[in-house]
Amino acid sequence: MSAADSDAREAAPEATTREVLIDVAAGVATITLNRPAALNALTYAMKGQLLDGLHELTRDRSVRAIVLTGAGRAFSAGQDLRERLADDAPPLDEELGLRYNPIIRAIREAPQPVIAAVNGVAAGAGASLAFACDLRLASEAASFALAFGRLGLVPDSGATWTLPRLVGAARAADMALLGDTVSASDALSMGLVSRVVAPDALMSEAASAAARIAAMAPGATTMTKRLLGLAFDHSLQAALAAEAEAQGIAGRDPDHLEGLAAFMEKRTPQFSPD
Ligand code: T3D
Repeated sequence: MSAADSDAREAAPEATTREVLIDVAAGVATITLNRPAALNALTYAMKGQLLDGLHELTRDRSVRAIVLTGAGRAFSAGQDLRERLADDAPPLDEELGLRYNPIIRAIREAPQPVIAAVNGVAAGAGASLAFACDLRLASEAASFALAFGRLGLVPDSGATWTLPRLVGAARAADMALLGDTVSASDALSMGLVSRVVAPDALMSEAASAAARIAAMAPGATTMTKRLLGLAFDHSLQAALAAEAEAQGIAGRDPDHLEGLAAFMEKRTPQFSPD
């Protein structure tokens, strides 16, 4: 691979058609993975656009919730395997360090909750992307497959960390070692998703959840996300201390007073403007 090729790859060149669409309205950003003909398989350009978009949105205080979904019949079929077969494909550890891991960190570290609206198959790193989100709403057409094993790979993009936390060690081992496809209804029974709706209701369900989050006090929402993110790493003692600290901050925020006033006045609270 030439130095020029390497530079171009690291810069994640823009594709001619945008492979990631971003729409922002009323405090809610919707990110759509947009390579439907290839089941939204992730290319370098797409991962670059997704990472840039996430960084931009997570810095924007007017964005209170983010919805991540896929165009067409898939959420994402994971890494674009045609790109991986190219002669100049980067070593996997390099690609994970350069793009996949920063995407997962951007989702986990975002101050806003990120909602995966899983419209279809989520395979390999596509499943990992959904697992990293704060909420997973699924269409009846959704499915999840840790398709790494049949490629001779290990689950990546955070799946070995997120999946056991979501479904427990036994089910995570079953999914990771056997690689079976999990249907939307099985995903609901095992707690991998929190809701399953008809395919044509998915985006309105996701938009409604995002709008409800966007109407909450943003500081408290961010701290709730952070506290939940620590749940499996903290002792009870540490969790109690972290909650008390966060609650102290929330209690001093004008949004708390607004919440109290709204309760007394029997009206909907109007939390912090942008
Ligand atoms: O850099 C790195 O490699 C690091 C990270 C790796 C992590 C990973 O994500 S590895 C796992 C990659 N993903 C997979 O192994 C899933 C591959 N896809 C499939 O197994 C199947 O496509 C599905 C089960 C997801 C869906 O099957 P089906 O029958 O509904 O659709 P299809 O006909 O297989 O796919 C439709 C088109 O999408 C087809 O293109 P064509 O023939 O019409 O031109 C197919 O090649 C394309 N497509 C699907 N998945 C990928 C893909 N193209 C490139 N990469 C893909 N991952």
